[in-house]
Amino acid sequence: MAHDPLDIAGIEDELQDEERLVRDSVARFVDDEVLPIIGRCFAEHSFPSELIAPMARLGLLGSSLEGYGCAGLNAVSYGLICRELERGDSALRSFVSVQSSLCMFPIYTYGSPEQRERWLPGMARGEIIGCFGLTEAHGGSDPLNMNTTAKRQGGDWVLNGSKMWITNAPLADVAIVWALTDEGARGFLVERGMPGFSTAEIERKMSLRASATGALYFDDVRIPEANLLPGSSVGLKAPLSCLTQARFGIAWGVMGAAQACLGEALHYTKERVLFGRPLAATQAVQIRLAEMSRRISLGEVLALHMARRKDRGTLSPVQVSLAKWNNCRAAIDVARDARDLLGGAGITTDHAAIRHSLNLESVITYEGTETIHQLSLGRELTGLNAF
Ligand code: TGC
Ligand code: FAD
Repeated sequence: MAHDPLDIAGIEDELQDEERLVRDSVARFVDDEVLPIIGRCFAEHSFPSELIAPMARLGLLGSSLEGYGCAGLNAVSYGLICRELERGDSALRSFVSVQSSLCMFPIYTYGSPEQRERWLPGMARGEIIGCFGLTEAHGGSDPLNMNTTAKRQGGDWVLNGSKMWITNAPLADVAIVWALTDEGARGFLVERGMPGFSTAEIERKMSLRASATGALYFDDVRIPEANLLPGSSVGLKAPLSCLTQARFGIAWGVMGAAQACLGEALHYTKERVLFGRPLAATQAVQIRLAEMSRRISLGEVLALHMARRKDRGTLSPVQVSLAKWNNCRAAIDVARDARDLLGGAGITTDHAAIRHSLNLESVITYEGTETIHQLSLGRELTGLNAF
């Protein structure tokens, strides 16, 4: 039986019909609307905001949530959405991760009924864009060490400080901001236009160039009590629960980037003739291609396993750390090797490998660096906190 070269593990056979339908519709969108423009967006360092409305029409924003115009899909479908988008570019998966897992999820989970009604339908339609501000410039791995403060003043809160490296910051209509109150960290909805709130774009990135990344600044921003997320307990529990959703999506997403790179390397090495035979007919190249396939197959099996556990309600944060770490490492190794197999041709955006490889430098860093996830696993194994 001949296998799909990008799916030697046979993940396709394990999917349900509705999951395949979701996958097919996102795959068509990526083929028709993303791949023709994304190399240029990366080269020009610009986010393709014209793709927000089509992604919303496909139901990709807040796709796991029930009601409020959201699609209510299962975890495998969310994973497949992430995988297909990231086959296009990590920037699009990032946009959807942030909107869905880091903004709509906390409003849905920790917001008041009024906050849900006010924000979620517009966010699902892509008319309201969100961002998630946890990281500060002095140390993202240790987010509780934050300088952004929220102090009670009369019936309001007054916010001061700044956040750095925030996906969607330059586009966002609303920011979910985690700030230190006298009791500990809490989440606030900060709206564009509130006096004292401003954003700036980070330029000269060499990675995720098709994503809008920025900083958030708060200078005595007055926030009404109605904009506090009432259900978020004090501390890191609530933001970490959002990160668990997003990290799960990343574990799937990066497999799409890796598949794109393997597909490109297979095509290129079969066509390229050196020393009188296709490159792909040499043992050294076949071993490298097989290595890529092994990494992708194991990553895909792990992602599917985690998704089925998530749908059964048995997925734990440390399992998500394992998958985020493993799959980002697998994907970046595949992308770098694919880039090398393309030789000089591999260094321009005419091919996808360098773009994916550079993007994955961000993906392996954000949502917890590789070391942070290794240490989470280390803590689980030993019971000793070594952060
Ligand atoms: P830790 O002990 O791990 O947890 C503190 C408390 O929270 C609980 N908890 C959860 N509860 C519910 N759901 C979850 N998923 C939870 N995960 C953890 C946990 O049980 C504990 O509860 P309790 O009752 O025992 O207190 O917290 P810690 O302070 O030891 O954490 C350390 C560490 C290093 C793991 C954490 O700080 C961390 O993960 N650091 C990395 C920071 C990070 O990932 N930042 C990401 C910023 S957002 C981003 O990068 C977006 S990129 C988006 C894109 O473009 O795609
Ligand atoms: P640091 O925490 O300073 O880490 C530096 C190095 O030290 C890393 O190698 C790390 O692994 C290592 N290290 C840290 N602690 C230890 C330890 N105890 N032992 C050994 N080594 C250690 N954040 C948001 O809040 N929202 C967003 O939307 C968002 N989007 C992002 C988009 C991009 C493109 C990027 C690059 C980042 C984004 N981030 C966002 C921030 C991201 O989460 C942080 O970059 C990440 O958590 C790491 O923090 P840091 O960059 O400050 O590195």
